[in-house]
Amino acid sequence: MTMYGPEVSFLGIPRVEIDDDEALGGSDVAIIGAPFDGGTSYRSGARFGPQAIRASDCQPYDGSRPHLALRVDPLRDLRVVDVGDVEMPAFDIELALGRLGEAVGRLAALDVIPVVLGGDHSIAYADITGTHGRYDDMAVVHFDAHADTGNLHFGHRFGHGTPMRRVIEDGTIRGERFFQIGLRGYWPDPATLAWMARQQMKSYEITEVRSRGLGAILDEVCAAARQSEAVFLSVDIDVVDPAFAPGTGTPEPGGLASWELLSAVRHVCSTVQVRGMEVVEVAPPYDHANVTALLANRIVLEALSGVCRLRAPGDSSRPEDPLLIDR
Ligand SMILES: [Mn+2]
Repeated sequence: MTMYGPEVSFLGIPRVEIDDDEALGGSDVAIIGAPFDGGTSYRSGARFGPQAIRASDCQPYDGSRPHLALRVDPLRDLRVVDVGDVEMPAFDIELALGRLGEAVGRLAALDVIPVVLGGDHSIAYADITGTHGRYDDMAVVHFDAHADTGNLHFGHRFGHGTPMRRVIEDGTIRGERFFQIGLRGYWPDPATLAWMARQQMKSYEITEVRSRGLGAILDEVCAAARQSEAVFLSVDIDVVDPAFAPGTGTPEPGGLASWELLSAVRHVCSTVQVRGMEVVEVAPPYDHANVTALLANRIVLEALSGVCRLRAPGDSSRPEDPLLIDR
């Protein structure tokens, strides 16, 4: 089911129930909705993200999207299904995160890549923990304007500003295998930055992305992340400049262009073993002309296209990834 109708599957791919082991066992990837915004600190509305991301597209809902640059069809070359939404009440964050973590863990245990459509970023706790259950050693590549490493959120352990601290504190992810790209603005405070440094987190501020170039940063991140058995990719849409992605809860000026994030996500997925991902913080009530939801939809397609390239390399009829030309 979808928590907020109408019932639409991601670009028309097959709809499968989360408890249908037989159907899931034959799948490579499952789209799963996390319609939850009880973890927001400011503007809510991300509960409507999954529905908007699924439905923001002008082409037929035929379960096929041939990628022009890469000559792959991520929805045909991979077996991709949509398992609908997890029921996540905004009034009980621990109940909601528990249900999501269980669903994500179920997919990961079946060797299905969970692609979680958020939802605010508090869901990262469930997504990372649930995916990690399948692997001994997992790295996280995290695109965001914010570090999301706060200790407490209005006095509570869970919220969209704290998940990255929780997964490190729990021992789920080692700090030196946590890579953040795009940080900017006026948060967090020095005490939190000092905590991050003690964990040996690697955080690339947007100023460093600008001065060194996105390609150089991605090379460094991928070289380190590939030492882990698996990688979780967390994409907070607010890493993108609000000019391109206004429909989000805590916008911060000065971010990536849409093109840069799309290329970066594709590059990460075609370079390291991404075994779970999330696209979060799309808040349709603040969107204009669906541009933010459409960008999130394309982030999923770029990611899956990258996975296709990684799984079927060496076809010389296919062009090089255009990002490489950008260096
Ligand atoms: Mn975030």
